Amino acid sequence: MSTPSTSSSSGAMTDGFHLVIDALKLNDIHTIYGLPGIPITDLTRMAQAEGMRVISFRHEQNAGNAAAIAGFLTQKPGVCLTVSAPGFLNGLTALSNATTNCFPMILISGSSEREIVDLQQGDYEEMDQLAIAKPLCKAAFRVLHAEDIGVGIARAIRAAVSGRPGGVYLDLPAKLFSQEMDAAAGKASLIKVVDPAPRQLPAPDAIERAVALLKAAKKPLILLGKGAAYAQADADIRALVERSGIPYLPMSMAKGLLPDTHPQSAAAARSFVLPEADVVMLIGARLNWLLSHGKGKTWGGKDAKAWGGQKFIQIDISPQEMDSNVAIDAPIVGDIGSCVSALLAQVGQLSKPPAEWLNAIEERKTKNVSKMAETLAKDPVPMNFHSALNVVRDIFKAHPDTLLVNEGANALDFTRSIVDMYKPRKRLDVGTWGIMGIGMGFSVAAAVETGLPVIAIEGDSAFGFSGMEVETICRYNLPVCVVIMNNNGVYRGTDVNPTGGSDVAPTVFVKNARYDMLMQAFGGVGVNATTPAELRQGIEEALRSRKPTLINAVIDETAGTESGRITSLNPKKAAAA
Ligand code: FYN
Ligand code: ADP
Ligand code: MG
Repeated sequence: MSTPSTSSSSGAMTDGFHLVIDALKLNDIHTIYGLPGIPITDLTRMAQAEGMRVISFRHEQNAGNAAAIAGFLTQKPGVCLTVSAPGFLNGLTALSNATTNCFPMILISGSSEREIVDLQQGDYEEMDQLAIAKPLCKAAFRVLHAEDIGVGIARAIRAAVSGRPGGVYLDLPAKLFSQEMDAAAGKASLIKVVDPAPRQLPAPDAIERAVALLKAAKKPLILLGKGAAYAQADADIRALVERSGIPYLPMSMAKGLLPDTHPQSAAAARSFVLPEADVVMLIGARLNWLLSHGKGKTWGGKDAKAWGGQKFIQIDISPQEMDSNVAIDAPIVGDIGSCVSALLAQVGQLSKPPAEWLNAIEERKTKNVSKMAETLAKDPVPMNFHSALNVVRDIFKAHPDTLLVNEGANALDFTRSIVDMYKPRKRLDVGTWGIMGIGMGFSVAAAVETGLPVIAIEGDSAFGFSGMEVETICRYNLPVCVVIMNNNGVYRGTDVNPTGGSDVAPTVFVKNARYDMLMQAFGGVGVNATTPAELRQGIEEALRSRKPTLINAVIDETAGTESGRITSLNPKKAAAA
């Protein structure tokens, strides 16, 4: 129990501030990502005084993204703390994104006086935050009395991590923090949450149904999603893949669950295996837009074939996920750890997939890999995405424990297919929404939570959404190396204003900007890299020194396509354009 704020003749007293801190610590939450201001400044000070790590950001959205990815990495809710109305709204994008991605986080925002807010009398930063948060997150709570803080935090933790993880909003009005109560009663009111994310065992008949489908399969495929990465059932997932002999495809953030160089990885034959497979087993992956909803044309350019009509097995903790896009023939509802271990117990019944299937995949893989090798071997001047990312690929091979944060359009798509990951939960990216702005928030939390070095591969546009956090990275002296793929604009830097007017085109930035100087402004290391050798040296030095580093990688401004691999999502241009 932390130092009581005051004492009275009847004994020691505590207050709302300390009860919030004590409740978090009691539940093993020791880090707050946030931004101080009215009414939570003292809370951040007291939390630090009580031994919590308080990481202050420059914008709440980045603090929120940090909390969200901390949740993904640790299976404990990441906490983001903000001020009222605007601070709350800034954090809300991250809360909503966390919910969409199934990352557990708690957004705690201070709020203004209930009496004034509810009568809409115009309080300082007046806003009915609870009502606004509700539709955008998994659960939302407000605490009005100090003696309910324990329950409020316990409910928030349970809601965030149990079942399908997600974002929770906790509204703490200013008046709550200074409410006093007897310290012993306060301590007794706190709850240490027992078994916050209970295992959910799959039904035996659900396992049987899935095994029967796998037995009959001629062209089985396993699809690993970021739910599988989150579950931390790495050894069993690997054993299931290896003992069944079934080829697998990792979704973006599932890369590295098994090393990308694994012989059973079908990543390099993606647009071939999806339509060709006859039984697809999804493990913690949803049939959303990223998988073309389990039907229709798969991603892979104009030659892509349609998929659909295959049998699906889906392992997911959320029963409602089943049949969301296409019929799921064998739903397995439960936590991934329990479901995979139940399947593993039956894996002896399966025979290895037919050689024709494995050979066909191998053939396609070999073709794509050698095409890729050819492209990577080129050394154009100026650099393009491939020649720059070839360096990053080598770096991750040599330093597989490093975390990779990745956002952009081309910077995202090329990195995903070029840079192999070797270990689970090392690749953190734009996720389900394809959101821009996660870069620096994710990087800060990845470094804080793991203590390991982080390399952020950023499009020059994507970086802009959270770029001011380079100050945060320097302030906490974090081992983060930001690499900006600088091609002078969104998608590329070559668009022109068709009117000939003096404004540049909407997608174009200042030419030849020196992003490296931003890092130098705060005492970090800045490098301007115009060749792969300079880029390699810059990253290697950053990993060696663990100093905050920003490398401005000068990329050909003609390199890059509109929206990278997802060009087709842009509405068609009018014929006249
Ligand atoms: C993959 N590939 C490889 C390798 N890995 N070739 C050789 N070697 C290796 N190691 C091939 C793979 O087979 C594909 O070719 C191609 O590279 C691309 O692979 P990827 O990236 O896995 O697959 P694809 O088709 O792009 O995946 C679809 C997707 C993905 C929608 C899941 O694009 C995605 O996650 N996109 C997110 C986009 C996003 O959020 N953008 C932010 C907004 S940008 P083929 O098999 O020949 O097709 C706003 O504008
Ligand atoms: P991807 O984008 O990689 O395909 P998604 O975020 O779409 O991944 O899917 C993740 C899925 O994993 C969600 O449907 C979620 O309910 C599920 N999930 C997350 N954690 C677990 C878990 N521990 N056990 C079972 N399912 C989980
Ligand atoms: Mg760009």
